[in-house]
Amino acid sequence: QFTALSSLLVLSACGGNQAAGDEDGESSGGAVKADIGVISYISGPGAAYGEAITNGLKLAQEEINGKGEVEINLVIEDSAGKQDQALTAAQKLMNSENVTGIIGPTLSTEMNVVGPEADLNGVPIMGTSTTAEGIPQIGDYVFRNSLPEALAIPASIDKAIEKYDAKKVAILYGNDDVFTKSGFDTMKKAAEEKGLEILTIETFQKGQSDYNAQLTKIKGLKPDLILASALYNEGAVIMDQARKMGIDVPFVGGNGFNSPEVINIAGDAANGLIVATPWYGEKEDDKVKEFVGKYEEEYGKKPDQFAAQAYDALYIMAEALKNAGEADRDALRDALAEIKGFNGILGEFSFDEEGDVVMEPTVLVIEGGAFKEFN
Ligand code: PYR
Repeated sequence: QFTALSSLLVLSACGGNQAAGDEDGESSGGAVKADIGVISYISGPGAAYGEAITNGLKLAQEEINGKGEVEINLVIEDSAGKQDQALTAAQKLMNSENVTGIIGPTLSTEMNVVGPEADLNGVPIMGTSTTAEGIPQIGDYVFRNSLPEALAIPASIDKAIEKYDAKKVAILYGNDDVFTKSGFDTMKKAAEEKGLEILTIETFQKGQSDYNAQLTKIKGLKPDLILASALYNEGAVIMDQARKMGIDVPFVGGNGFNSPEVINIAGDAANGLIVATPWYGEKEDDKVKEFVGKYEEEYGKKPDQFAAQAYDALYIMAEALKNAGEADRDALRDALAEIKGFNGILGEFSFDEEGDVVMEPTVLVIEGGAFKEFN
């Protein structure tokens, strides 16, 4: 059934392209045509983020173009998770007249340099996985549909306190990345507000392979919980080494940990990781089930939350383009700002007055090698 459906969508999408034959932005039979630039972490140690994101975008593109109201061409650039490469990609996209808006970049660290440029140039930009504090506040053209750490981490910590009666925590974070630093600030603030005793604060850097010093100290202090702000590579290695040293307490992580790569890398050592996300693939919801089925059929694996957030992001862009009625950067910005009560696979979504997210997180825990709802 899915095969028949997606063939039909591909056919009608192709038909639309052929029939169009006009300039970008002009309507063909009522469809608003636009190039949407994408800056994604496609190569390097965090490439699983970019793979999921571009997969989600392509699936949404196929469906959106098949409906005939909006015709989106994705122009995808690799940032390799690096600020300079993300900026070069953004400049290339912004210099293309046909690019009406940009999705990405993947990391808050990248958005921190790309966002101000996009804002200055009047190009609407939407992060789908940028969760650090202050991203939409960069400017009027900067949006995100990713759940900020400020909403996710307190929800995870609350559940962990409730479940494990946690009182003492150790914090471990990467001090060379905007997202991991911001996640740390949020963790520290939340721990203090909830009356947790912070036994120690340890740091690490990107690409670090040995966490023995930090973990030995943490083990000696006997925390009830470890709060870790890390991207998936470092995060998975930290959990693996912690379990090997006999540290068996739960971890609370931020969005960087929200990838099945943590389980692929750390195996059983990932059990006991608590994260909050707006995405839960096992949800009893028709839209979610349809998306999961199509994604699995197309890519041979289950979608993660990076794929899901990207999928909804392109639908939000499409909705804004349709409401704008033309492929114009200012009109798209204004239409994005007006998005309220959008119903996607992540549930109901609205931007607040700063272009930030209004959304409810679900808290998950890795158990038996899989993300499960943490009740
Ligand atoms: C960030 O860089 O914001 C992530 O959540 C990965």
